[in-house]
Amino acid sequence: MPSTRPRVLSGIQPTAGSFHLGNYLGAVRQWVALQESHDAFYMVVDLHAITVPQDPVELRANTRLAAAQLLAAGLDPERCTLFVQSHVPEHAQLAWIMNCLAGFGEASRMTQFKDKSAKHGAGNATVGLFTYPILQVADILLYQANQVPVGEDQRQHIELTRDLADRFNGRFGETFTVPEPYILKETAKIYDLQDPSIKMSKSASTPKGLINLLDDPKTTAKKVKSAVTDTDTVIKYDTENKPGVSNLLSIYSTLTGKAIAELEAEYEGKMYGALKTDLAEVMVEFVTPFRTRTQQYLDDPETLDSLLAKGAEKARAVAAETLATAYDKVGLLPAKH
Ligand code: ATP
Ligand code: LTN
Repeated sequence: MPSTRPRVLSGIQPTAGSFHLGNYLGAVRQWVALQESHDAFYMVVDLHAITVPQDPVELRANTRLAAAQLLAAGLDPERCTLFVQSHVPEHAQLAWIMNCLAGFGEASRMTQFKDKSAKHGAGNATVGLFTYPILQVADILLYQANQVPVGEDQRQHIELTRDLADRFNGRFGETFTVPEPYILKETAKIYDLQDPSIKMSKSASTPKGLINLLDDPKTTAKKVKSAVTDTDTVIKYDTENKPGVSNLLSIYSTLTGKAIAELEAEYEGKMYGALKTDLAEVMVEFVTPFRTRTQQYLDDPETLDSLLAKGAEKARAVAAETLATAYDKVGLLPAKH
């Protein structure tokens, strides 16, 4: 029976072995919550990963590893549809239609493309990296998603999705749902623990500021304890003047469910060291079972693969229907069966 719940869709790249705390707090945590109230589709976006060079053996391993981590974080294949993007060929097919609708200028304005292409050396970026946001547009529109749970860095891509959905609907008639971003203010951007002016990212310049969920818990504790704060001593949420402390408070608050004001009161008159020691403990308690569960899924690749196959089958049923409508609206001649 088709679900009457609103639909959400999101994706994560299998580009690094471990998810980091920003991925979890900014996105995956919301995915887990939304599977209870929404018709949820979540995928490992391997086609997006190859927009920058990937080792084939590592890519395959990292795709399974990403799926295992999503399950370890709490995604339940009975409650959501979990799949691998390349298992559903309609993504690449709708992306072509969207490529033919998007303007070169508008694609050129995508800040993530500008950042990533600069990182790889301006002349070395692939056409795939340039058109990466358009593939993301196709990902979202194929499922007629109402909301897209992501971190702040993805807002511009959701805006592009809205623009292209409107453009297609205007030109060819009502076809696509225009989606909304689902970005929680408190965790929209988790910052690097060594440089709280930049977002936590797997491509951070130093690994010390990056909390990988699959790190050895001792390493995690050490990174929290050496987080950069400021020369003041007051534990207060003030992103302008105390970005480091504010970041730690956001992380602490989200992981424990305690309000920031409650934490400020609890730590009044205490030193930064006390906050860091306690947060390190909270973090270790979180990552230790996460690592164990991830390993359990990896130890049984057959079950993992068959679970992903079932997810792809469910996803394809929805994606194929949307693609057929889009092909028809555009005027492509249907093949005779
Ligand atoms: P990179 O490390 O290169 O920035 P990434 O960590 O963003 O890549 P993705 O697979 O592109 O990896 O992102 C998965 C999700 O995690 C996205 O929804 C993204 O917005 C979110 N995310 C990533 N970093 C952060 C962060 N520091 N704070 C909040 N959300 C984040
Ligand atoms: N571009 C996103 C990953 C992504 C995605 C999507 C997110 C690919 N397709 C569809 C939401 C919906 C990123 O870099 N985090």
